[in-house]
Amino acid sequence: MSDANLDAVERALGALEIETPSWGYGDSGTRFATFVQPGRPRDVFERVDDAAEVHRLTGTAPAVALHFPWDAVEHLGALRDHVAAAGLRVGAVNPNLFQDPDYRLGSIAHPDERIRAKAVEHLLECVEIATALGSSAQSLWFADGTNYPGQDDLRARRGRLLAALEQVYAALPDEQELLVEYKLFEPAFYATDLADWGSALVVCQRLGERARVLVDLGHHAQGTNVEQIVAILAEEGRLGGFHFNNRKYADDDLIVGSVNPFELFLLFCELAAAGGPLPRLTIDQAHNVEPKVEAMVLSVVNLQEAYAKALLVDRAALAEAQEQGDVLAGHEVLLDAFRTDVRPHCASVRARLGAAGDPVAALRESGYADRRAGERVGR
Ligand code: RM4
Ligand code: MN
Ligand code: MN
Repeated sequence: MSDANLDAVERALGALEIETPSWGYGDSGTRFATFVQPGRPRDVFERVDDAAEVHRLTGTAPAVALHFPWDAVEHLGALRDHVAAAGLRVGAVNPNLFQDPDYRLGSIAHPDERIRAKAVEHLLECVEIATALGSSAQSLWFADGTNYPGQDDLRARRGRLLAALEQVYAALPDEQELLVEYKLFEPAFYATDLADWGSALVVCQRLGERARVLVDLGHHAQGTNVEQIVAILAEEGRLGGFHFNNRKYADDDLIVGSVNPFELFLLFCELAAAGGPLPRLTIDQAHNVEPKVEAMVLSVVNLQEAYAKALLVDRAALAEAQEQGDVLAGHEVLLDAFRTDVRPHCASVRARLGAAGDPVAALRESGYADRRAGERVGR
């Protein structure tokens, strides 16, 4: 590759921006146990501090996505100031409609009108929170669904869901977008109301231009070709963004790129192919046994490397092979890029951004985890 091309790759890589999730720094567990880690943040302010550390080390994580009411505070102004002082900005606002006991049978698709109204009220409150925090997106995921055939009417549920989202969309200020996430199953085990990208896409098309689909890598059936979904959504102008994580079995929320780095590379190939600005790229992971800040740093590094490899794809050679109908030549063009050791490029880009050459090693050497463990006691 010529120096000029390499320069373009490094410039694009330097512009990569990842949102890390406040909920990825706090306590999380499985339904069997939650192992509380020493030094884990006790409130949203400390979660933001951890996000700032990840950005300091990687140079690529300038935004922190928030989840309400998990991140609720008395004074939003204080939170906004804290985020800015930490050198970050607020990413997407994520409403939470899955923990209140009222939501046993769903939230915006609940059969009881009063529960639906309560859910919509929370969504509208989150629009106001986003405005106050300078956030430009509502990122919606609904646990709504049913466990048994006949439990509720599938079409009626869809109608209720659409009616609620129409109310929220109407209240959305111009500078905010609505991201609609889908998930195959869990917590509902028979029918999830927004189970796949097609259902989410139709809802977005019904709502309006600023409604787009969010793809969470853990939310598909085994073997689903996620990069093809990304290609279709991008072509339709409805690719809102990602929740990055990795899975082996279901919605495992492991470190992105840890189980299937080739899939991650192919996703970034689709993003790089589109040429335009990247959609919103957010990490959505649960670090149950691994050290949380280190897990997040490694996740951002994995994303940098996957994107770097995608940028290295020889697009002209790929197009040529495809035009010739040469089945394996195109495949080998991709493999060439995938097999390149991009670690030196990524390190040099991070150095240029004032971040760490080797962020994981730098984190370990800095003693950040021990320092936080000493400070964050009690509560
Ligand atoms: C869901 C989904 C959502 C996240 C919750 C906590 O499985 O991925 O994005 O907000 O988990
Ligand atoms: Mn998600
Ligand atoms: Mn999930």
